[in-house]
Amino acid sequence: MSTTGFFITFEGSEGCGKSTQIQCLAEHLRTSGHEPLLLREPGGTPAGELIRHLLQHAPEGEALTPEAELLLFAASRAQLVREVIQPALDAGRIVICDRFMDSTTVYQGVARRIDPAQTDLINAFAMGSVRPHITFVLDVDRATARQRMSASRAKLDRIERESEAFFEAVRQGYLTLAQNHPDRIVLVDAAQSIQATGRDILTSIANKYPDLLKK
Ligand code: Z5A
Repeated sequence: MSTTGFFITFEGSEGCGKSTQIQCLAEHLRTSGHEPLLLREPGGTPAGELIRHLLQHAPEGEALTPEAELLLFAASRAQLVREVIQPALDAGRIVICDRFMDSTTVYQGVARRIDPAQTDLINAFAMGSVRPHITFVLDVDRATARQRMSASRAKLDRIERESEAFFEAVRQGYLTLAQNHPDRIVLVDAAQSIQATGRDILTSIANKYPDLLKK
């Protein structure tokens, strides 16, 4: 990867606490003098936000096939990488993204059962040369995740209405992925308190990339 910045991604099933932990990490980085760029997928660009609306909320998205869904997530990513992430990394920024390629591998590849060779190929095309330096997979049991979701959501979107079996497959998919990529992925127990989860994330960064927490 020919860049001077640093790319962090957060992954996990719905309600695992990604957004909360991203805010905590960003706050910590700011006190260390950084200006992290916070992004989310799908979305993060004007075109990507339209794709997000179609994928999650628009009535027109209800009939999407798994293949069309995969390509739309990839289209949003392709735009985000080239319009925002790559330029920010080239400028030396720390970029934190709420979901990235691993969401496609797990949600479309594992849970929707699309051939992993196809998801890998499409992921690679969408990402170009950008890869996360480190990925935090926040793992939480389904009962806890469900409880958090029902407390924080008035209405569930198209994907959040999937079955328990779907979300169990997502959880197992992430656990397998973390096992297969120990060099990049840090598995975090996200059933703990917000503070304890945040401490584990900072400890991992301090151990693997100590310079990142200094400026
Ligand atoms: N998707 C896909 O299928 N393929 C792809 O390639 C991509 C995405 C990129 C995007 O959803 C959907 O797109 C997602 C996967 C799919 N669908 N699902 N399901 P999204 O962006 O709308 O939402 P999300 O990514 O699933 O996450 P979320 O619902 O926003 O949750 P979160 O960010 O992980 O959690 P949170 O907002 O930080 O926390 C949820 C609540 O729990 C909140 O009230 C917090 O205060 C509370 N919380 C958080 N941590 C704790 C702890 N530790 N203790 C107690 N309470 C907590």
